[in-house]
Amino acid sequence: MDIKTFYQSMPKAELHVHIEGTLEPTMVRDLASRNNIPLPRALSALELKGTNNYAFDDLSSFLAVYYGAMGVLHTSQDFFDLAYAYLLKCRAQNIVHAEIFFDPQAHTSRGVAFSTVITGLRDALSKAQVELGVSAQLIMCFLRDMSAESAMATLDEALSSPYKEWISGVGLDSDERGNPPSKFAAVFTRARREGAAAGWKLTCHCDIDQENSIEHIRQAVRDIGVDRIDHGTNIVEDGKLVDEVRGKGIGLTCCPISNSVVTRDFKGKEMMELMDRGVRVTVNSDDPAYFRGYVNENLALMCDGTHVGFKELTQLQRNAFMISWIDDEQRNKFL
Ligand code: ES4
Ligand code: ZN
Repeated sequence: MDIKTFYQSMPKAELHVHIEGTLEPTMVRDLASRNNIPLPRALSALELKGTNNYAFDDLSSFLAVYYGAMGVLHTSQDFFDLAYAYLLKCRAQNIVHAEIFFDPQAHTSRGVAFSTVITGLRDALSKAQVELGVSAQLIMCFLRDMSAESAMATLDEALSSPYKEWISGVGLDSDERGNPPSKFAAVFTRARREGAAAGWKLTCHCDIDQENSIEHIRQAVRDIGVDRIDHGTNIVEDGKLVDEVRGKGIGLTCCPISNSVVTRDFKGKEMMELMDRGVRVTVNSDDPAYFRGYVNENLALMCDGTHVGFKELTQLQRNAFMISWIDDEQRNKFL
């Protein structure tokens, strides 16, 4: 079997995908029209150029386009359609389990209710389990460039019934610069304590090549007590931190194509070195509609740009099921 057929047909888990980052330009057009609203600027500019890809060239221009385009999402049906389209893509790529980030504050801040967002997403996940055989969970992210008070208010809402049971954990995303994990220590402490009964876990984005990457990872591991780190490959610079992360079984959810857009380096070498040192590294898509690649395309980049072969592809997927937040009974079925 050639390696492409191997990774395409392999049952996979995706642990780092932002549902808003799966919003394809075609869906932006459809939803703008359905909701009778003007096409967001990010898209009308593209219309002129006759291209179907979003235009940005670094993290801050990406975030501006990303928050602009999601302005077409208004109703529960919109969130349902967004999530179900991604879950269909999962089935097409043999992703049998997905843990999906959503950003409630990106919607509540423009007048869309928390309940509208989560109900639509939840309904799509339930339908996908039955109709597609794809299992999926929701991870609620706080926007780190908003205040800790706003995150706490979002947490309040998420802890109310029945939403608490629909969420499997919390994370931290958006612009990391000047927004260390410690800013949200109290929010995460409360999420850990009050989400425990519902089995909540914690994760945190520690983006590639930040000003204080190592310090942020240290805070995530020691002060927040994360179960996973999203990205996090800069630990390779600090042997003690590598030992600590490996010892605690903290996995990394890495996103090669996203890395290559944001830093011009997909960090394949660092990922392989960490894997060789026993860290549970995984390959994910981050924002596939923006970075033009779902999981299989990210695995293609790993195969082209590193010495990843059949054995390493198998290890990467084993890692994903090992660090996923499913219960052990389900884990044993996948492994
Ligand atoms: C993100 Cl690539 C990236 N970085 C930070 N926050 C994000 N949210 C969605 N994609
Ligand atoms: Zn991400």
